[in-house]
Amino acid sequence: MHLSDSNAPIFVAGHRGLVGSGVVRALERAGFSNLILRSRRELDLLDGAAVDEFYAREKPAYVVVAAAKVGGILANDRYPADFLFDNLQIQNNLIHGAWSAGVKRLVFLGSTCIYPKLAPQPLKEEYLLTGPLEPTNQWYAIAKIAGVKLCEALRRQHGVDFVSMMPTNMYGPGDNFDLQSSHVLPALIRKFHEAKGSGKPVTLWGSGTPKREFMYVDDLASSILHVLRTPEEELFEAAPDGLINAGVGHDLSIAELAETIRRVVGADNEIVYDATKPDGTPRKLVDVTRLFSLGWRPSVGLEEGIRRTYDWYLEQGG
Ligand code: GFB
Repeated sequence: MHLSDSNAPIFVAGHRGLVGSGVVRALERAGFSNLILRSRRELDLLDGAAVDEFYAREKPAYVVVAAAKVGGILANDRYPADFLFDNLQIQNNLIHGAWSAGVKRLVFLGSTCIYPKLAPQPLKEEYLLTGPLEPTNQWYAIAKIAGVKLCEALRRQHGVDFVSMMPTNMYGPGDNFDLQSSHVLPALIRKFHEAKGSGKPVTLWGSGTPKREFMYVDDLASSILHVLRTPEEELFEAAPDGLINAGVGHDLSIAELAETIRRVVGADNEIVYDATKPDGTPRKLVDVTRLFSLGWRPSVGLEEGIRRTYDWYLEQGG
């Protein structure tokens, strides 16, 4: 059942992460005041018994699963067991627990890396499981595919209203700027900021030719809220399999992204490439027909979003 009551208890799992904190901001702005939030110390999402107990006590009516072990291309490649096991465990506990607790609607957040590495572009939801995955992040992708399928299976077997959204590459205030584990956009903000005025070149990983689509966190959050509020008939007419891509509808190369970030940061360093680092998927642009058909549109352009993210980074002490 869709979200309409502003007093409905809503559990945002992973509320301290990039996406979860954006979802909390969006819900609060829209007047939803009964939010249930738990830090990792208060509730260990890897512990199934603790999650069941939490659901039984708090009885959330709506759940957003924004909790996950995430990271950039190198972290995914280096810690395959963590990315596979932790994510399976967290999402199994949260999704199955939500079904047991009678949750009215759950939105599970997947990732566009669930689609085959060489799928046609833009990526339509029905391309899922039609070809081999990108090897660097297959572990994360397999866990996320299992989550999507668990929502689908619970819907089939028990008639619950659980759906999955596939966000494209996310960024924004609250992002991870650690150069080893971060995604490309925050990494490049940091690299250009630190190199600014030094005359030294900035090194990018890979070849700069892969293309990615970037979505500002508050846009993703507003799309999640939009899906939560969409009546069931309308939602499942647009997405019969319960899968909805979230993106902005256009992409650019990593080299173009680097030039944009260099301009916003106000740096003029030369860009060089480290070919020993992986490129990953050549292109990842999602088809947003389903989401747009529900009446949602993004509102923050890439340059504006990068500027806001850079301002936030500077506020944290750069
Ligand atoms: O954002 P990113 O780490 O992940 O890398 P993916 C995107 C592209 O940017 C790759 C290049 O081609 C990188 O080689 N790149 C260039 C850099 N310089 C850098 C840098 O300094 N740092 C980083 N991190 N990349 C992730 C998946 O894939 O996307 C996750 O591993 C998830 O599972 C996430 O799906 C959304 O876009 O390649």
